Order: sequence, then structure tokens, then C-alpha cells
Amino acid sequence: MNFNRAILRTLSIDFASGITSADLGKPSFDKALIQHQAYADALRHCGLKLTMLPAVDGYPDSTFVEDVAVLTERGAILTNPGAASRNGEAVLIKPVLEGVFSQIFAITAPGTLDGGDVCQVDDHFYIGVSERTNGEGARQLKAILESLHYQAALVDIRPLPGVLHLKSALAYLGERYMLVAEPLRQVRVFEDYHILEVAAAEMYAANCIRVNDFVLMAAGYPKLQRRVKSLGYRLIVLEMSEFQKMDGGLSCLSLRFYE
Ligand code: CIR
Repeated sequence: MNFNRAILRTLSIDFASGITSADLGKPSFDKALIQHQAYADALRHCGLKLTMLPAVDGYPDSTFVEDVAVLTERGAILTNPGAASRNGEAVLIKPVLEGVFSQIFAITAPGTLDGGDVCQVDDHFYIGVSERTNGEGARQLKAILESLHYQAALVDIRPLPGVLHLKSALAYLGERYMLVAEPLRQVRVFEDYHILEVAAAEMYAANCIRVNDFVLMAAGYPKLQRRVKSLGYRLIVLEMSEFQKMDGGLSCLSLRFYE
């Protein structure tokens, strides 16, 4: 929750040809660039120093940089992204992480893992087994995290309709507050938290991020905004329409860490 740096990647020109299951039309590249810029400004406003990586053509989803690594205060883990078209992305980020982290681990085949399936709550990590993260990848990550003296638990989200990654339906806000979208309530893993329930139709709003004193939330969900504000959180609301068209949420657009 306490971060002072973030890594982002500029949109590649072929951004609109990335993977999506959303039926919301083609994104506008120019509009997406503006939204990306506003997202970067919001992180700076939260006190983070940004590393903006250059666009890489041929990797239309590479702006969703969260999926290629899991960053912890005790070491970084390169993932092995579960979608074939994204599988080379982790290699691209490796040199950047080598400049920052002294310990770098990796998820290896046949394990696959996307960072969007990993939700950290203090020293505990929830790892979604999903369409992208297989059991083997999740178990590898659990073992790595445990070797770093963290705890980890697997959450099987494969039966849940329309939930791409664990964090598509889940966000930890801090202070034991957990945003949980309705499909994920079924798994009954988060009962010990103060749950803020998000209706299935508003699931996109559940992908918030807590960054230092702020919570970043996608625009268009006034009820949830009021609810989160009423708990005392300072909100930054961001237009995310062009990323939503590509199944991407707020968390996916950055790798946040404390150096
Ligand atoms: C994909 O399907 O891989 C991208 N279009 C969206 C990735 C979203 N990432 C995330 O939720 N962590």
C-alpha cells in the first residue's frame, strides 16, 4: 500500500489488436493515450516516481504491465503470462527489474501466471487460479513467496463467469476493507474482511488500487465512490473506457513498489 515508484509501459500502436472479451467496440488509440497520461499523473500525485517504458510493437497488451511481474519488498518474481500472445512480455521487463531488485525469481513452464491474479494483503498473498494462471504457476508462486517468509493461498476462480483475473473482481483497500464483486462472493475466502460488495453489473469498479493515501477508481460508479469516500478514503476517479474495452483495469496499468 506504501509505494514510491511505479513502472508503466507506453501503449503500442497496435493496442487495439490485443486480447479482449469485452463487447464494447474498438478503443481509440488517441483517447487511450490521454487516459494513460491521466493515470500516470494520478500516480505522480500520490507521490510515486515513474519509469515509463517505451512501447513495444507486436505486443499489443504490453501496456498491461502488471501481468508480467509480482513485486514484493523481499524480491521480484517474473511471471510466465498465460496468453500465448503475451508470453514474451516478461522477458522484456527483466532488465528493468534487475536494476532495482537484488533477488529475481521466475515462474517457469509448464506453470503460467499473470500478475493480475495476485492480490497482496500485508504479508499474505491470494493467488487466483484462472484462465491465465494454472495450478502449477500458482503453486510455484506460493513456494517462492513462502521462501521469502510470506504466506500465500490459492483461490480457484475458474468457475466464476466473466472474471478474467482475481483482481478483476477484488481489491484490498487497507484497514481490512476488501472490495469484492458479486461473482467472487461465492468462494467465501474473504469472510474475515470488512467486505464492500460490488454488484456483478459493476464488477469493473472493483478493480481499484490503494496507493499511499489515495484510492484510484474507474469513473462511472458514483454509488461505490460515495461508499468508499464515506469510509474516509481520498478518491481519485479516472476515465478508463478505452482500457475497459480491452479487459484492462486500473491495477493492470502499473507495477507499483517501494524502493
Ligand atoms: C489481456 O487479456 O491480457 C489484456 N487485454 C488485459 C489484461 C488485463 N490485466 C489485468 O487485469 N491484470
